[in-house]
Amino acid sequence: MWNIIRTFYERSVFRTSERAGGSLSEGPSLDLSGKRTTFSRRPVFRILLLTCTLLASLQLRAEDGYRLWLRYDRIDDPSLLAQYSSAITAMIFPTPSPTLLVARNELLDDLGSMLNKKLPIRTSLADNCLLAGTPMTSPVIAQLLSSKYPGLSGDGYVLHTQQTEGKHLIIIAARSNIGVLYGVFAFLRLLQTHQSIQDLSLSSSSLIQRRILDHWDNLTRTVERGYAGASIWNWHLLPGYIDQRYIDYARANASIGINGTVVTNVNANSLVLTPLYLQKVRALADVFRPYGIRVYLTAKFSAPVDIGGLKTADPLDPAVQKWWKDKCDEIYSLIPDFGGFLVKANSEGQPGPQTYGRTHTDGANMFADALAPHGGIVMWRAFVYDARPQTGHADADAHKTAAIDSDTHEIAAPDRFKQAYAEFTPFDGKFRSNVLIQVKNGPIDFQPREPFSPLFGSMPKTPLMMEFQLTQEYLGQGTHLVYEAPLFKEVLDADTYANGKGSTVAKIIDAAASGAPLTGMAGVSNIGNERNWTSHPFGQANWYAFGRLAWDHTLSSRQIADEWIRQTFSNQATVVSALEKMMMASREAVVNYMTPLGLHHIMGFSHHYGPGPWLDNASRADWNPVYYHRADAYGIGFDRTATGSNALAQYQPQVRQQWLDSNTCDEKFLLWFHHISWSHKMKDGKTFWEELCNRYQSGVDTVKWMQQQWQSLTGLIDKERFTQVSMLLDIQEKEAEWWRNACLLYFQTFSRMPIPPGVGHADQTLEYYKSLHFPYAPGSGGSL
Ligand code: GCW
Repeated sequence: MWNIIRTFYERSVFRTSERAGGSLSEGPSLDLSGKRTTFSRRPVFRILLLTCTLLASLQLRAEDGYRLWLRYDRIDDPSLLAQYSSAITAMIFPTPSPTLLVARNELLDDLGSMLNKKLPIRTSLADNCLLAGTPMTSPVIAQLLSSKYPGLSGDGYVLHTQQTEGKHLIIIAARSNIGVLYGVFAFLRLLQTHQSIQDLSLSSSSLIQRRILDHWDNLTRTVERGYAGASIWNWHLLPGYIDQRYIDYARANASIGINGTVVTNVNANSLVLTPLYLQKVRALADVFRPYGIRVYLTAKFSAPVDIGGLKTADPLDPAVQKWWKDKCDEIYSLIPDFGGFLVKANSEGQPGPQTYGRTHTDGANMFADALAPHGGIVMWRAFVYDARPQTGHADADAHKTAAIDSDTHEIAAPDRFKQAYAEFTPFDGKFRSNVLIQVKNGPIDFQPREPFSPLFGSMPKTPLMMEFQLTQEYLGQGTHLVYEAPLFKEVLDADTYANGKGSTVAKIIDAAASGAPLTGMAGVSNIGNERNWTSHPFGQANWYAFGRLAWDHTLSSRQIADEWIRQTFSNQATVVSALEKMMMASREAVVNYMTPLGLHHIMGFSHHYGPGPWLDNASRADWNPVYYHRADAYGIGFDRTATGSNALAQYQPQVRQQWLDSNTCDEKFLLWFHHISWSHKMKDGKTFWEELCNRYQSGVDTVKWMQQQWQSLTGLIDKERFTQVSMLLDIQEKEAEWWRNACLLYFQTFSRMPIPPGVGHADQTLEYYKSLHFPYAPGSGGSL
């Protein structure tokens, strides 16, 4: 576009100058690059130039997705614009802190562009004035909070309208500076989503203390399981060069209440703890601080050996303990509000305490002791499945290495499902008070659908932190439109029965049920340096939804989708309704076309892209899809009842009861817990095989329907994102069919049953699907 404008411009200039028979240098003006120059005063030329400038400015405002949900375009409904405009005519916003300063500037800029006017800043009350601050900055706010919102806590905020001294005020108030920034973003959200601001009296406080993005970003700038380009952290140029992205990243996170970032991969590199890198981390922390975002790092357990010159990293060795204490002192001297460490230990090749014959408590508590004097915390991951035997575990079998008999293909293996529970529950109550155990939402690994991890509700004396995965490692990676909020909510709302009915996972992690002193929720980031941050424009919704749910897990998926759509795309009813329907259907669709009815972990090896249910030769049995689906001539599924691995025993009796009987088990979890026959009768009377085929087809059908929905919005969405999403939906449709075809052809070799009518037939052979290889599939920049 730009080139076309320039060519047109140059040609016109050339022709005009030819016709004029002379020089263009007749008067001053602005050229297209904004520099002062001279041009012909001929009207034709001037019109042309104006047109070009207009087109160029439109081009600059094209929706490339960079602005995320923080677009703040002018309110396009004239009557609403008039209402907002007359309700907000000035602002009182003292800024005695960097956070209040960024909050005021954000409000000023964004209201300026939404209302198309610059608001005057006042120091005394005026009618229709916006008053923002804390009890420290305003007696009116002090009075309001103590009289009407005495329970407002920590970083919570209040949006309130009232008459004071005969003047109508809109108040954004909080007890802390960061609360004011959150209040500012909440107020801006009201306007961006076209809500009324006439009679406000709302307050909101976070239900979870630590709301953290985990970046699996390597120092090389590759991103493990990243599908949106390279890491946004430009380590080479830090600390001298501060990319504008760092600031916009902080703004975006603060706007949804995220207050922490782990900037490095859990498959860790000790180098980040060297002085050279700590200076770089400090530069990031300085940028994030005003936005209330703390920086955390991943600590590699072997760092004392890797970079400290010690011979061991044994957590009980005094020299090792001292090394970590000194390291923490060094970090806090640079970053006084450093959050702490996230540690992946004794998992997938990472070293840990068990490497030295020690336990998870020995390891976690060593870090905890080094961090405690500075107020730091340890997030110790429970994602473990290749630990060595240790003393004191509940289920010794869970630790044996899984193996497949190469002749019979029989799986003689313990159940990986059971390992985290087996390794951690014996240590309940034995961790220091500044340790959070970070548990993935399900027992295996971020599958499209998993039952909740049995650890939730099983460690009443230990604070557990939720780990969700925003990056779509197992949900179509960079190309599938999958809105993950329904997945998050399904887990958060699941009842553990740990303290009787109603002990939901959400209540366990927000401490309402367990009374834990420390609470947290982490989301593995889906952010990269693609212009639009997440590559798929709808990936932004998962970042957004994670932040909103970490703040308030009682919000519904639909509510979050609604506000995200309005801010990111449009407030037009047709757009909102179509996109909301697509988003709400998308998670169930991916479950259906990839892993319906409780199938899990049947994707391609290592890169995890595409279907690979036939794979059986990985070095560990539990990296093989055949280990998980166990298809044979009789049927399919993993028996986790007492006749099988008995993983069900890790749940409370009421939960166990829900899933125990294959005839009453919720069908969405059927193959998680049962090995059932191909002709098993499903609730709708069909055989399991028919149902399986239909589910795969229904996943494909939903994607086709999503394509139609999207196409129905032609002309209502900006061209750039419209085209991007159209192309991505085409890929998604092809890949959904690929999953259906490959999986059904493969499973049919066991079921020997026909594909029922209405289910699409494969256009290739099973051998063809098996022959596909993707050596450069993205996202494998890590250890596996
Ligand atoms: O799901 C697996 C991923 C690994 C990841 C690991 C983990 C960072 O395939 O890439 O490693 O989980 O969560 O530690």
